[in-house]
Amino acid sequence: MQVLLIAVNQEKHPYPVQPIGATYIAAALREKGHHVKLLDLNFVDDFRKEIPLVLNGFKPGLVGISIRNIDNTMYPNMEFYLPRIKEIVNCCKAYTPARLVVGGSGFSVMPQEILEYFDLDLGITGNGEEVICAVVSRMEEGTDIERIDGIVYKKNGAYIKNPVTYTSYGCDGLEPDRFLLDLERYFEEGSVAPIQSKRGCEFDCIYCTYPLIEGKMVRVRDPKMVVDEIEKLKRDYGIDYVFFIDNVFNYPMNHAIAICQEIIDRKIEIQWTGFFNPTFMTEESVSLLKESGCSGVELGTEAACDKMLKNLGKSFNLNTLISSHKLCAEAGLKTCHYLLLGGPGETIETAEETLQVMRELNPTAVIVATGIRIYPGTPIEKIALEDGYNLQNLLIPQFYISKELGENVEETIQNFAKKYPEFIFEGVHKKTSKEILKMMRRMGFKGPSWEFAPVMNRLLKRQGQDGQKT
Ligand code: B12
Ligand code: SF4
Repeated sequence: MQVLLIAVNQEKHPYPVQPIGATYIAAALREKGHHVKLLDLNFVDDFRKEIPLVLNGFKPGLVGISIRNIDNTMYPNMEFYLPRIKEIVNCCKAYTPARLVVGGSGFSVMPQEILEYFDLDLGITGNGEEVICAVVSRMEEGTDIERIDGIVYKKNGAYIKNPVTYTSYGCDGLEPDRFLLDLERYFEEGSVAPIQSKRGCEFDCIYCTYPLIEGKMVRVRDPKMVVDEIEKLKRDYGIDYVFFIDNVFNYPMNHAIAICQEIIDRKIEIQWTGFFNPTFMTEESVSLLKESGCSGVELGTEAACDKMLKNLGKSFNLNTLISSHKLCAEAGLKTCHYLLLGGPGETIETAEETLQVMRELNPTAVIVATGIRIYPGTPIEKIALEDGYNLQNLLIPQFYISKELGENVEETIQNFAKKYPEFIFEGVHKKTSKEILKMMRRMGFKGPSWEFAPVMNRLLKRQGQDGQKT
């Protein structure tokens, strides 16, 4: 079948992100002999012109819409992408008789609501490789798709969500069809190559959608295949910096260690980063990270005070956090802590405690978000309901913010931002300076922009702009 995939994301902050999910779907379909075209809207100025052109030229039997983000999850400078995506969907409806199917991580957080918003009747939640192939093959046979696990469909006016069960990574040997992307443009604009070594997350952070998107059971990929992919990225595209997009790179630790060891044994010169949980860091593991090319760690810290770590459902306490940070810093790894202020029980005092601890630790970067985006099916949804929030329509971003932070939360955040000017307050400061990011890349800076935030800030200040951007 001819399948057109449209990756609708156009967000450029903190850099344009390659739609790896859509390229995985493309690879899975291509492997089954289907003819796939990917329309990546990231660098398309006018989709109203482009979509009809592509639809008329390609004449697909199925159009897959890949939705990575539905909003930017930032408070107070919230951006809601769905109205623009609805226009894209309507444009497809107007120019093709083909069936439309929606998927992607952004879609999976609220599938029924999004289908209803678009007035569509078919979606695929979670990892979609096997499911989309099953859907296409049933469509070709002309048989019923209703029993396929992982789909959401409309029947007699109501949406039905079939269960999703994962038992393995699902596509160990499959590599995303990156050649469908304008990689040159991505890297020119500051992008970092994504790679995945596992799916799923077993932790229970009260706000998190990741277990809903990828499942709770962790399914790892064979470390040798992961490193084969890294080798190919180097050989075929000259990529020498990768981002492990796994929810948590260092869990299970033995899997992370096996990947590092494989990189070291094969003497691959690559730099990389990923998301880390402070819980599992030891001197030996940190030294392996460093030796295998890890340049910096992004820690999902959220708070640096025991009360808030517990309230947010984090798996570590303050002592563990501090000792892990020190291990990384002493090993020469750059460190970035993500903070999430405003959770249940947060007060000015607990927020101050967190920010003070961070100041004392003095990491490479601290990125602070305030307010927790409430998603259906997460524990924070229940807490918000108990606290009297009116959660009628969660498609429109709503944020949980502890009342104990005071009535004028925006002012409180602004005050924190002034008091801690060395930190990046998301949702308060302006976005990435595209020009500066490009310039930094030309100067040879690799990896996520937080790694060189101090240099970037100096350049921005010289330009007379407000600093502290990622
Ligand atoms: C890694 C990551 C990042 C990294 C990306 C690094 C990189 N170089 O790629 C960084 C830190 C930069 C980042 C930034 C942001 N992120 Co982010 N990110 C993720 C994360 C953890 C993984 C995404 C990923 O690549 N997954 C791996 C691929 C293989 O999976 P996938 O894309 O989901 O694709 C699978 C399925 O979805 C499906 N599928 C995908 N497309 C299609 C299409 C069809 C037709 C079908 C049938 C199926 C299908 O099949 C695919 C293969 O199995 C997700 C959370 C998560 N666990 O999904 C959040 C997530 C996508 N991010 C999110 C957000 C909000 C953001 C930011 C806006 C945050 C911010 N304010 O800066 C930015 C936006 C960046 C941008 N320019 O777009 C949200 C989106 C939800 C929402 N509210 O909209 C998520 C879901 C996290 C969350 N809060 O729940 N992010
Ligand atoms: S915040 Fe990280 S560790 Fe916690 S549940 Fe989400 S992905 Fe897992």
